[in-house]
Amino acid sequence: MAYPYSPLDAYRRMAYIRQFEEKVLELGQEGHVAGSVHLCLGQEAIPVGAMSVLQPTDKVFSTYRGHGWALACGADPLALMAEIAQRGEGVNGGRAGSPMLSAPDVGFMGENSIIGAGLPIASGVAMANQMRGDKGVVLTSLGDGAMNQGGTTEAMIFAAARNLPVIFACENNGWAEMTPTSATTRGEHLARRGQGLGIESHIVDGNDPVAVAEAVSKAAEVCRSGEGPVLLEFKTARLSGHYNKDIQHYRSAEDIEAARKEDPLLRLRELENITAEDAQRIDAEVAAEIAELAEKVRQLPAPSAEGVFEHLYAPELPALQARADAPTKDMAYFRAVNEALKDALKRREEVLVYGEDIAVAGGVFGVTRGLQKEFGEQRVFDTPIAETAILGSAVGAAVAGMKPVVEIMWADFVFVALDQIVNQASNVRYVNRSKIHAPMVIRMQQGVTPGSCAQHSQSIEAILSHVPGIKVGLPATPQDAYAMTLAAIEDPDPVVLIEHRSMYQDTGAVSLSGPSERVGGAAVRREGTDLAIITWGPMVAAALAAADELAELGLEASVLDLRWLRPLDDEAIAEIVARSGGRVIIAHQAFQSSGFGAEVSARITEKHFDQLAAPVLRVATPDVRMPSAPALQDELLPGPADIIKAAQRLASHSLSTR
Ligand SMILES: Cc1ncc(C[n+]2csc(CCOP(=O)(O)OP(=O)(O)O)c2C)c(N)n1
Repeated sequence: MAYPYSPLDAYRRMAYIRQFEEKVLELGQEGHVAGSVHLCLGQEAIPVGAMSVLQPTDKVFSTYRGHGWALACGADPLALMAEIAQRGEGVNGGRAGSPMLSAPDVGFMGENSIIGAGLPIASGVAMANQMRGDKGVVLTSLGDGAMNQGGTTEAMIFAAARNLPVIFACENNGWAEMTPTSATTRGEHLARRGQGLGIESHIVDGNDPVAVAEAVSKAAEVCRSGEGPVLLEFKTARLSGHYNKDIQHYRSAEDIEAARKEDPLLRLRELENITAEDAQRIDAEVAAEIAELAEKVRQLPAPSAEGVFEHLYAPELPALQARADAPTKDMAYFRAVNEALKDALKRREEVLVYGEDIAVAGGVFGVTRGLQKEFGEQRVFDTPIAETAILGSAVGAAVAGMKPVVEIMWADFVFVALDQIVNQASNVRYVNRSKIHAPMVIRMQQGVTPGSCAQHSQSIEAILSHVPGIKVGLPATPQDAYAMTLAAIEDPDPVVLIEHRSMYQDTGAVSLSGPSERVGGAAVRREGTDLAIITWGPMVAAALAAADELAELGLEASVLDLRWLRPLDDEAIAEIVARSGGRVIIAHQAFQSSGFGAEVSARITEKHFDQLAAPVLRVATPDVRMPSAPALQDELLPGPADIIKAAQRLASHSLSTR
């Protein structure tokens, strides 16, 4: 392979990264950078070598030690340095800082401050490339420490299962933060792990840009021919501390000296016979450029706080029109979700449906039955049992223009992969100021059914609703199962839909009107002026049953089904509080402490303080583990009787008793 850069050009590019990083260190010492930064000193040959052979349309993800990758991709150095110094002129407007910066315009999809988390996302982008047949390759760097993350292995397994065009580029610098790799890892070569997963893998001299370029070029060819992924282990060395203020007290002088001998700039000078004169000239030219950059950055102001709330979600979208002459059919809740998925798969070719057992088997509850048969294996497919890879690939595929609708079989299982929702999907739009976004849908089902154990019964809506940047809904009727699923699919942001297993067989009329509403909006299920029951999910039915009994006792209750917890319909809550004379019960199946009821109660107290006739009451599952025995479950689960008791307590309360 002819190396595309001349030796002097390669030297200049590496020297540029070297001096950029040294200047960042200096800016930090001068107080221009808040927090810590992780420099890639000693690892410059890897991005320079790799980017000399990748195409401009290929994409790159890196670790938090990724300034060199951003520069090698062609990002504007001033905007990068300004971002590292958290300035408004920064490439991310000061939202990312050093460890999360990105420049998607030049194919640099971003660093990641969660080690290993970029791999599943990169696999998702590669999956989108593969589906479009555009021959694009995705490279994702990771450290040797990140090789031990579960998500790393999951991403490799997922990518291997689908032959994805992704290069996993492990930059093995011998250290994971303050611990040597040798202390935590058996075997000298991490690349060997790829073989166990059926992935082509190679060990590469990461301090020689020509060796790097050759390896990446071959790996890219493998990927473009449909035989990916490829794992490359680049042997390199860290010339500085883990972060800018690291005094490296844990590192021996011999190890530091050994790293110095591996310095890729010195190596390149020797390998390519670059004269001292040439090297000094280039160093001086680069130094002048970098000094100018730094001076500009020093003068830049901190970002304006105006706009700090912007780009959390897409701006409000136009209303959707229900399809005219749509048939209305009686159907079960699970079937309504199936109809919505079918509708979306038919209308939008970028919709993908995948998860564990969802394709051939049609899902453990039959929700996705028949979809693979109708829409083919490319768009509806089974995945490895790898929740992090499922969710992370969905983030990547969504960023790359697909509309993944993925299933987590049981809500309880999402905890093994929560990072991809809480740290990844939630941040894409905000950090990138809407240049890229992650319009994905995650379906799961939850709740207690007879015999379900403590690991198959939790109601987790409060945990997910806590996260700004995602949206969360819980359909409580077959009609909503259909309409909310379509609303989620039409939404430009990450949406989690939590179905309830106990309701899958509930039947009701469903208007098959296609996408007819946007995400958000509560529904009044019953009108009454004596008190309000605010609820969602399976407790809607319990609230309605309680309201019927209360009517016989002379108390008329209104029932508000929140439907969406994020965004929360504050207006509907305000109306129902006013109409009920300020007597409110909140009912949910989730555990009481820190349940979403606490949020609703606090909002009502804060916003409608003067209208409350009594304190807001909560009805929920007490804080205990959920046993499997139905008799024990019945003892714990809230139901109509608990709501009635709370209503009577409210009715007997009078403000004058305060
Ligand atoms: C999931 C996760 N666990 C722990 C950390 C804290 N942490 C930051 S960097 C780092 C070491 C990573 O080492 P390695 O992957 O070898 O990358 P290197 O620092 O050598 O580039 C750790 C443990 C983190 N950011 N994310």
